[in-house]
This record gives sequence, structure tokens and C-alpha cells, in this order.
Amino acid sequence: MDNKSEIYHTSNINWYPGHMAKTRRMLEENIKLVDVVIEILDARIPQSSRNPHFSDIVASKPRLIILNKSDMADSAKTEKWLAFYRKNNIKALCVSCQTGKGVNQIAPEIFELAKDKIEKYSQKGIKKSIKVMIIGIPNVGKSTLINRLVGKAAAKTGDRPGVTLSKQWIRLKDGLELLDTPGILPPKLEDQDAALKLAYTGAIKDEIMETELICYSLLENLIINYPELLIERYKLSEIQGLKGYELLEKIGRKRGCLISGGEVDMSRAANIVLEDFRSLKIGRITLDFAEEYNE
Ligand SMILES: Nc1nc2c(ncn2[C@@H]2O[C@H](COP(=O)(O)OP(=O)(O)O)[C@@H](O)[C@H]2O)c(=O)[nH]1
Ligand SMILES: [Mg+2]
Repeated sequence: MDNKSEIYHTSNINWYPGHMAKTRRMLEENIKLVDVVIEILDARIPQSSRNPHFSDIVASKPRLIILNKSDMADSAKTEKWLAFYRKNNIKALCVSCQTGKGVNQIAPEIFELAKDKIEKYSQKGIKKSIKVMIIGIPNVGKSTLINRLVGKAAAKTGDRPGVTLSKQWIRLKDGLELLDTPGILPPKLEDQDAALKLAYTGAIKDEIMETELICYSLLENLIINYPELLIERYKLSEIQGLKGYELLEKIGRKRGCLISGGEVDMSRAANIVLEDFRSLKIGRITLDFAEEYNE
């Protein structure tokens, strides 16, 4: 962070520099205790929902990337991301914690990532669980994934008599334990393009930027990448070359978002479009493209 006075408000967390340092320390402490780190990303914005500044902390451990919310993402684009990770020797899975799709692939993948450790334990005759923690920026689905993985059968291993651990571990299945609190990474806000994409998805709160500006930007993005979905949803004709505010005005008019004098209530229209986007009414959309990145 170059600007020390900068304060980031996201999901009620203020990422002031002291908080960043504390978060980093806590992550470092917790990561020492685990064998595998699961990093959850939003499948709609796999690059913008990462925090590359925090990747160095994870670098010492095997890592599994989970592209969550894949039910909302463009599946062809998700396939390209999976191919990209494969090419770069990064283990990645596409999952929907909402529907449960892909969740049962996670445990086998973790055992695969920890196979050296498992081999070492078995050679020494030690019976020890593989320990895992989940990290990610706010709103990517960390809690939902923990609930999915844990299900009903969960028992906190710390509750067993004789177990004195300062951390709470949840036994997932034989040989696998999960740290019950996820690591929350700060979102990548210094990159304006990433910050906007995080705002579209609602990962960062709208008060950071004006709702209308977020919406103009989203619409300009969709005009380029998903024009047919916009045309379909809002019964539009020609939209190529329109500015975000021009398109929002058209949509607002169609939707009857008018104020006295026949002008469009842009704020109301912007809320409708953002809500439509976030609730999948416009369609399955991905806004970061694997082709544009090289690890
Ligand atoms: N559509 C969809 N929504 C999801 C999925 N996983 C989580 N969510 C939603 O995303 C929001 C944030 O999830 P949460 O687990 O609280 O995120 P956390 O801040 O990372 O712990 C909640 O409204 C979840 O219901 C998913 O796979 N698909
Ligand atoms: Mg949570």
C-alpha cells in the first residue's frame, strides 16, 4: 500500500494499514499450522477476486484454488480458466457452494496435494490428519463452503476430551481437518478495474463508489462482452457504441423509472440493473478472461 492514509471500507471491515499488517501476521501464523491452503475465488472474476500481494504468504504450502459461484459464471470462460491453471501447474476446481456442485471433488484433491506429507507420516508410522484452511476476500463464499464441507456430521475435534488445541479444528472425514475460521484477505482495491468488478458483484459495498457510476461501468463492460444478454433482458435494439449512462437511460425509460418532467431516475434504474446482475437475471457472466493473464 503506497498511500498510508488510505482507508478501505469493505463489508464493514476497514483495511487501514495496521489492520493489513495484523491480517498478514494472523494469516502467517495460521498457515504454519496447515498442510494445504484453499483459496476461494469468484468464478465470475477469478483475477479481480484474488489478492496477489497475499499470495507470497501462501506460497510455502500446497494450494488449491476454488472457483466458487460457478453457477453464476459463463461456463465456457470457466473452462478456459481451468485450462489456464492446469497449464500453470496450479490445482483448481470449479464449484458452486450454493448448489453443492463440485464440492465432493475437494477432499480427494486435498489428499492428492498432501500426498508427500501422507507418505511421510505413513513411513514414520504416525497417524495424523491433513490440516486445511480456507482463505479469500470477503463474500467469495468462505463460510458457505465451510458449511458445505462440514455438513451435519461435523464435530469440533477440539471438543474431544484430552484435546487441547487453541485453534478449533473441524473433522471433515477420516484424515482431514479444517480450521473453523477462514482467513479473510483484503480485496484488491488499488487496481481500479478490479475494484469496479468487485463492486459489480457486490463483493465490496456500493458506498465506496456511487451506484450509478458502478452501473455505467458494468453496462459498458456488458455492451462489449455480453451485448446479446443485455438486449434479451431489457428488450433493446441497437446498443453498440452507447455510453453506459446512455444505455442506463434507455433501460430506465423502458422500466418506467421516471421522475417529474419525464426524466429518468438514474439512481433507481442503476439499482435495478445491479440487482438484476447480482441475482443472475441478466445471465451467467464472467468478466475476467484467462487469455489476458500469464502467471
Ligand atoms: N450463487 C451463488 N452464491 C453463493 C455461492 N456461494 C456463496 N454464495 C453467496 O455469496 C454470499 C457470500 O457468501 P459467504 O459464504 O458469506 O462469503 P464469505 O464472506 O467469504 O464467508 C452469500 O449470499 C452466499 O449465499 C455459490 O456458489 N453460488
Ligand atoms: Mg464469512
